[in-house]
Amino acid sequence: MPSLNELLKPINADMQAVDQVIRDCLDSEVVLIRTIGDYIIGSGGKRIRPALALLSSRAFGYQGNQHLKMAAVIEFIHTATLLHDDVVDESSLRRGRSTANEMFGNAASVLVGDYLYSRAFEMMVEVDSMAVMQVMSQATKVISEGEVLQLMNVNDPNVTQEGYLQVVRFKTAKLFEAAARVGAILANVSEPMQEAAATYGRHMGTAFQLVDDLLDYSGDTQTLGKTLGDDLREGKATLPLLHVLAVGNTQDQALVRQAIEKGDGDFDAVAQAIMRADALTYTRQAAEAEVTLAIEALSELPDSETKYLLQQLAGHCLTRNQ
Ligand code: GRG
Repeated sequence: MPSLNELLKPINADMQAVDQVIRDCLDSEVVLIRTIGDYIIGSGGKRIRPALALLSSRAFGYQGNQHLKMAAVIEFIHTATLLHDDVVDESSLRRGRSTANEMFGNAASVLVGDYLYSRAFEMMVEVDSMAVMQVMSQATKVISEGEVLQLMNVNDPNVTQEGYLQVVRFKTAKLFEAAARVGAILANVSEPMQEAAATYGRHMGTAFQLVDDLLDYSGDTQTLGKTLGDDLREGKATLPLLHVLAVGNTQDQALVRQAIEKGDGDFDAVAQAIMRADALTYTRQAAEAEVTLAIEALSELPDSETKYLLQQLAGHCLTRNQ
């Protein structure tokens, strides 16, 4: 399986151009905004969402250059959510470095997140498409709803798998969906084609988060660039734990129930319960099913090299380790 960088080689020139737009647009006269903006943007995110917007527009034959700005907008919104999320989750490590909240404090992180979010919408006005504005404003609303739903689910072992999946679709998959849909809108394709792109993005984004949730128990801190066990510490009922609650032995169910209710569960003990219930396999299979649906949605698209890349990108979500 090729690495993400290898996979994205055919759009390397566009990715570089997006990087330039991102840097040019971090142009506030307020020094702290530039400092934190440079810190987080320069810390090496995977840029998978902007890649998705670029690939989607290319798959539909878009010839202009607004896709570069929209890819930057999408990365700004993603970065704003990370800045806010790390404050909410009290995370201290991201992309292999101290989080912005750890370095500069919670207030500065939240406020620079607000800046990036607002700057994204300012840039979007220049794109001058009401359809794009509609998609992105709805997406950011839904992402926020997802985060609030997740907050309401914390420390609740009675969350259903459907409730968990709703959070996943809202907080993570929605931005993937929007990125793919925006590419199609820029290319001015038919409504059914836009829908096919959005469906692809939604399923791919869902797979991405399911894998994120299993990596929180099985990844490697060094590779992942963030601390393992954050979800357990926070008492988040993610799919690996929900599966133990569904099929685990009585003792393991009690252990996991208590870990969710009280937070700060014993990582090793819970990881063993997860192994006994084969809950990582279960989570991976759920992610695989989402990737299959993502690839199925692509059948609507005309055959091309880019369509093949989109198929591979969906598959990459399953094999990623960072
Ligand atoms: C500012 C619109 C707005 C909303 C705030 C806090 C919040 C509401 C939303 C947080 C949503 C969130 C962070 C979901 C998790 C998504 C996720 C798996 C992020 C990690 O993405 P990667 O791995 O990160 O693509 P890199 O570092 O590669 O960019």
